[in-house]
Amino acid sequence: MALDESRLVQRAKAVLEGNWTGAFTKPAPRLYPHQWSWDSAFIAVAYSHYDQERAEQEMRHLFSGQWANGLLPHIVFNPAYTAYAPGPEFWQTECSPHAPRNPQTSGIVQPPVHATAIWHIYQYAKDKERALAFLEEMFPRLEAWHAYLYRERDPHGEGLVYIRHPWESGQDNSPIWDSILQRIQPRPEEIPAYRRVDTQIVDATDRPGDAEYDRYAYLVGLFVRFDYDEVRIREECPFLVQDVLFNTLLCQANRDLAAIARVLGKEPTPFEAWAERTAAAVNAKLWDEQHAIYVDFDLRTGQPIDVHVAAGFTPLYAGIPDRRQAEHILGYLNTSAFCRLDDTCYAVPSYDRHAPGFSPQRYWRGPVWCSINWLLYRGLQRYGFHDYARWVRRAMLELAWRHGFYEYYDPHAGCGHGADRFSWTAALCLDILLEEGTVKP
Ligand code: 9WN
Repeated sequence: MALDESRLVQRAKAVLEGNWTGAFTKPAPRLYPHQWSWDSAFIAVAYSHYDQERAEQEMRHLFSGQWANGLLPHIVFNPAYTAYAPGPEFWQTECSPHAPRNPQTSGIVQPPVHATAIWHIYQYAKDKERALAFLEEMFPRLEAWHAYLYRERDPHGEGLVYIRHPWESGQDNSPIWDSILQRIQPRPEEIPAYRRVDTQIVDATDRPGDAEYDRYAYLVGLFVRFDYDEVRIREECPFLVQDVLFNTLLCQANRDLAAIARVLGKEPTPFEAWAERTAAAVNAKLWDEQHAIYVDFDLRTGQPIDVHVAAGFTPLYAGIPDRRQAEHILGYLNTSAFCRLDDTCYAVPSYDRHAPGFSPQRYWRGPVWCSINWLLYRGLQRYGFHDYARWVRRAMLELAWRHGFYEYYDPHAGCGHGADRFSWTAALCLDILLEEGTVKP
């Protein structure tokens, strides 16, 4: 059956409704029963088109878990779901003087898309007075969140913040991390005990392997041992990376925070300055001129990580490349390594299809993710690459229409993998379906 945008809107809304808990929206019904940080921002973007109050609630609940030092945790735990693992007892955030006791949270972050989501809520709000009050309420929290990142994660003032765990990237088992994780060889007693529930819910071949999980757990054990003290973590943590996607999203979030400040009659200059400094640093340090892609930087070895993932094209989204760079990027994106427009690929895969270790079904090592495709869609639009942008839009919607709202998709077969009824897939489809106002929510 041909794609029917109105029906797809209704199906996507039903997914979000089904995952709504009364306080926040779960990323997926069973695999992810708590609130995840960047998922919620994407979800709020969708709500902003048809339910202003729900969009506000989503963000307010996430920020109820913000730490006193500004850290916005990647998970805010829901006490109703005790079966999920790894849970609060694994994170032991009570050893940090900054962490709230209630709600319980994890002790790491995720990409900072929150100012962007909150600006979106204001832009689409029907009740502007209420939206202004919401901006006033959220502004100091967003400011503290960004200040935390620049203060604690960019100690040399480079304009690039670091991540200290693969989960902080949002791209958990991306091949970007392979060389670092191979260097980490913890002794068995250094790996905190953990339980996996993910592989009981979805196919284990879709998920990261146990060797990777051991290292994820080892890193969390290290944070707990250091009471989440960032100075000690920075000195000792073997995983310290300046990540393209994270810094790109921070750059755009600063631009959006500046817009929020302007609406509130506050000073936008500090946020504009952060955005410009980060954009310049991404271009100076993470740009690979030879291959026309941005790559991550390993602060432990002092070397770029020469791995080509689709996230390496996302600086388009924040307007970071100049025109010449952007055209080269499009040239590389439009090859068989990623996705030629006349190709048999269903949408842009997460990893170079010719690279060793590419897998069409394993999580962040090849499958199509809607988040990355949405960012590319926005970036391509920004530079006026309309043919490719239209194609990405259509590809995302066709995947959801034919196969359902999966966490990720096989780029060759199109079928869905990971969690079904995945919120951000539904949310980002809703955003592109509803943005022009031609389809009714
Ligand atoms: C760990 C919730 C999250 C997303 C991440 C995605 C995955 C968690 C996991 O699911 O990560 O945080 O259990 O693998 O990689 O981007 O936010 O949807």
